[in-house]
Amino acid sequence: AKEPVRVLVTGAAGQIGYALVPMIARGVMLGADQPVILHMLDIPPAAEALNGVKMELVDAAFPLLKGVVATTDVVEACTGVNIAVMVGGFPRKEGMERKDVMSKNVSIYKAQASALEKHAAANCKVLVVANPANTNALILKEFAPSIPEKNITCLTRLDHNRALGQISERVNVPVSEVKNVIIWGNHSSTQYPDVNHATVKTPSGEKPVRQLVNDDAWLNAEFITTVQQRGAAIIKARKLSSALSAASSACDHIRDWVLGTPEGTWVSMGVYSDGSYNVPAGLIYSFPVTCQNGEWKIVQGLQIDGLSRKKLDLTAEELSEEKALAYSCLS
Ligand code: NAX
Repeated sequence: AKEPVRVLVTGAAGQIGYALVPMIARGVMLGADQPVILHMLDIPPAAEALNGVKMELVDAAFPLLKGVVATTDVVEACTGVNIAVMVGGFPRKEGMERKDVMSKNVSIYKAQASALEKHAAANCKVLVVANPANTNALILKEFAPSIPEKNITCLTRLDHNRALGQISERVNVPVSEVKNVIIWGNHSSTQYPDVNHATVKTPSGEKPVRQLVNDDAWLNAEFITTVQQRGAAIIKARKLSSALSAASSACDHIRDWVLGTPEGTWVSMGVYSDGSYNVPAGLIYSFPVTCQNGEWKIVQGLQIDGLSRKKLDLTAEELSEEKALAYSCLS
């Protein structure tokens, strides 16, 4: 039998946490043969709710679940974890300045970075979900210098999956037949959902999405804004932000990272830029990646057309501004 893997979920008493922890305990994230021990962190005002989630995990009697730590103590939460999914953060509230929200999250991610660096298992893999996800991940990287930068990522897989979903609906094929869309840049409304290399599996072989959709006007405008604005559309419909799709995508992100992407398929992950595609180095930016043996690699050599270039640069500019704002909160 395999040794249990310890998975930390911060913000575990929240909406996404509530959808995510049962998926992890059922083996959706790490596989149906992988036992897990869940570490759940939240803040004191949510301690009772967090304990309620722990009670439900016990009640669900998940065979793969070998233990649950539910705590408001960051050190206890981080100790020995192999995977850390950072969902906890400070949400933007009506009337708050961007800088104030950033400042709250910078201090949360700075503190949690230090706790992870000191107490997590060696080679712990980190996924930041909480917004501003790319910049929170960057702060975490800066304040956990002994965690390899390749181990620190942020979630853009939900945006990636949303793009697959839109193409699937438009072409009227199951979403499983669509692949290799790309989300470039920030997990925000400046992200660039790119279908220029995406394909659909058809009975007569793989076809480019552009050919099958056969409507460049839609692909270059409405498709892009629909994916960019999907979070807002969910809030409007549900009066709550995306939770089940965010949780499911977080599982996809970790599963593909740990167990590998299928041959010929890439996914989108927010990772530390090395300057690929002339994206400034030193940002956490979403790229197309393939994963093997627990490591991601940016897909190289894709053709970037003029329209795409502008969009890659625009979202990079926003991330550079966020980075500057985050640093201004430190001083
Ligand atoms: P909730 O407000 O329901 O849950 C957040 C939880 O975090 C709360 O229980 C809160 O007490 C806890 N928390 C706050 N500060 C904490 C700290 N310092 N340590 C530990 N826990 C802390 O929000 P939810 O809907 O679950 O969303 C969580 C985060 O995901 C938000 O920042 C949200 O913006 C972000 N999202 C990111 C997405 C992505 O694709 N990257 C998509 C979904 C989601 O909007």
